[in-house]
Amino acid sequence: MLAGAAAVGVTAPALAGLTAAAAPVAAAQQGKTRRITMYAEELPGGDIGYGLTPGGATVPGPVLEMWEGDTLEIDLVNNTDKRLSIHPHGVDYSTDSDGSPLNDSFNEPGERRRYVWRTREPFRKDGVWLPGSAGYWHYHDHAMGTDHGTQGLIRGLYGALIVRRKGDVLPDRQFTVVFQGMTINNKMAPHAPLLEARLGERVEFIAIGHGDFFHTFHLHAHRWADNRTGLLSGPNDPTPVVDNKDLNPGSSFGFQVVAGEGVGAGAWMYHCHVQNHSDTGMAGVFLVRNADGSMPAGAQEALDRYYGHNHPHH
Ligand SMILES: [Cu+2]
Repeated sequence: MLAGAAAVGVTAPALAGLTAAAAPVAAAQQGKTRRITMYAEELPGGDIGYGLTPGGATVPGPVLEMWEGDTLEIDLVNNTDKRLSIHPHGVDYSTDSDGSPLNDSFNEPGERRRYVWRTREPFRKDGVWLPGSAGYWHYHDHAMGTDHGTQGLIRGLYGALIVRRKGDVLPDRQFTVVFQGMTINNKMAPHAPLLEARLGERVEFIAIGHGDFFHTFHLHAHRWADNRTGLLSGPNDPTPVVDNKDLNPGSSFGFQVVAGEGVGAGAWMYHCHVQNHSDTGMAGVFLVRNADGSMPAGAQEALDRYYGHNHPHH
């Protein structure tokens, strides 16, 4: 059974009402506006998470998705006794949606506050391409503990933000992996997230870095193109293909792989490749089940080894 490992997705609406003849700038202005409510809440064990329902907070928070050109209005409810905020990377916003104490943009304890994130499609103006908003981005607190949200980040107030471009391939399953301090999603081996998929499923990883350390994200037996989507555009696409990538504080990237393609089902590790980080617990398992959901040969034994022997500080 594929239990609980996938992040909560917010269904992204299709771009509708845009005509091919419309100027791209106008098209961006015609994007849809969607409103959601998020709740910041304390969790057992001292973590604090964002959620889409009261009592639904998780670490990391839900995957938020937008299409280029659309606007997302977030009503953030602070159900903790500390000031906090939500600050996005990669999108457009006004200073009052900055999520920073610098701009007096945060929620006092108990307060509800609206943050507005805008996106734009790429367009050509005077012969120059401007970047659109599409990318694997992220959001996080910027107000708890310090003016930079350092305490909020340590306690789990972070999540993935995906801005898709029209035509992007959509995944079957998503996983957010956050290297925060010396943890993965505020957990260490053998409690790091077990990421489960079935052979042949299109799996999307969103990797995010936070904290004070240099990290590198490595996934066993799978590789991706080092570009916006992780996919090659064709046989002559010169984009380097990698299976390991720097994941430093504040950075993020994402990619899609077909689970087990070319290598088969099995228990495949993902981990930080800084050796003393993986040795001390920054390692987890990407479990690729057989297509029918059953466990592949050897996978249970591998999990037993992970749970039994991979945690020097147990
Ligand atoms: Cu590391």
